[in-house]
Amino acid sequence: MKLSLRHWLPATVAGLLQATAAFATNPLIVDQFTADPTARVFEGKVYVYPSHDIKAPPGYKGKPNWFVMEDYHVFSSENLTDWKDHGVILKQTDVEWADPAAYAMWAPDSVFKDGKYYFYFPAIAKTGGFRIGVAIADKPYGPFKPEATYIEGVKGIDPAVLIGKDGSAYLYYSLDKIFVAKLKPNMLEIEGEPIVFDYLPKKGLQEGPFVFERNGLYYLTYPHVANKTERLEYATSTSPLGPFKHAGVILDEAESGCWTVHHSILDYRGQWYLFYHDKDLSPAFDKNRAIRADKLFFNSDGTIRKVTPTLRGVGLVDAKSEIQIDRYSATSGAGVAVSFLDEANPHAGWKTTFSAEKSWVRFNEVDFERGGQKSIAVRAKAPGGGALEIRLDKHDGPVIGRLQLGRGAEWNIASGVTSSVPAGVHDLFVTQGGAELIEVDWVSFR
Ligand code: FUB
Repeated sequence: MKLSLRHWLPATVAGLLQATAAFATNPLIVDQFTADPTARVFEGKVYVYPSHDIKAPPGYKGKPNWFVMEDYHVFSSENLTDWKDHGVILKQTDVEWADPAAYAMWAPDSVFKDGKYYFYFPAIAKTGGFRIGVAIADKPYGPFKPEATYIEGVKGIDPAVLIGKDGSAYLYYSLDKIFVAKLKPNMLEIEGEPIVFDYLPKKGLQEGPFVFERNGLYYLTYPHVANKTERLEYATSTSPLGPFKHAGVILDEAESGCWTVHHSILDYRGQWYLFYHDKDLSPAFDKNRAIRADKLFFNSDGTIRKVTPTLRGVGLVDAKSEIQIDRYSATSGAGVAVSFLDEANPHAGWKTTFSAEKSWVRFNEVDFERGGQKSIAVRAKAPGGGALEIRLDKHDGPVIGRLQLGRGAEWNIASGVTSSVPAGVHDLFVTQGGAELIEVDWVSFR
């Protein structure tokens, strides 16, 4: 998993590759926990501002088994495949008004206005209770300088800011229900009293608002506990201040049972995306989350089609990279299982286990560029030996590689020749050649 093209490349080249993480799949970030992603397009790239779950540090005195969040990172990508971690942009001890030991740096947002980037974040104030603060930067990746005080008149979490067509800014936030307040042109104070959207479906917590405008319609999207856990719903209005009319569900409750599902929605180069989180890296504890992205589509009447969460995600995968087939697009079902490579370290990624004859996984959208690749490599473990067959585009598509795997209890890289790979983007079918149990980490082409 991850960046270890080392097996294939000279050490110097492999070293350079470690600057960015190329996953293209879900979750987007694997080397740390991330949650509550707000994605924005700045300077032609996608910047994702998530919050940052961590394990409780020694001496932590907060609520047990709860969110522990002390800082924020920002990540950027031009192609939704290679994500750059710009490092910590703000931490609880930088914020004068915030309790420096509360570990409550919850879901943030960032917007650009009049040459400055405004980063809105919730934290527990020294005076008690959640408040919303602002930090300002000249660049989307900081350095962000926090204001000395929080926004007066606002009590709550999950800030999200909309800059309307006329340049006016609106701050949405939540405290069991969703509120909006118009921001003054200085972006640091509100005008008048906040309005509460108490007319939305009344039963169950509503939080994490995210509002965007499309074709003159404002979409208020938000997590709502309609049944057991949060699902994403939306409501629409012709005004940023509402009233909003409930319009449907964007994402069902997570199958994993993750209780929260904070999100954002954006249009990047003509395609809409939903950024959200699940608990891929921490199946047993849903306060250590991981951010994801999937494509989102509108119907011709402006309604939003329900999003199907995927492991495959949204980025194009380079055939030369270590293709993580455990982030598959489809499988044969029986005989295919995905598990952590190292149960003690989820950040090391996953492996695919094939255990039934002819079981297979499909992995969509691999970029073979000009085609003509000559070799194929697989990092695999085959205790009793075995074989893998790789086909293009269809279950019975052309075979581009057959690999014999030597018998052994250790991970090995098996390589062989590949034939007739046509140029362009193709789907891969990786099929177990026989009935022997085979574990696969990745597949790669050169
Ligand atoms: O990440 C902490 C909190 O969990 C967020 O602020 C909520 O939206 C929920 O995702």
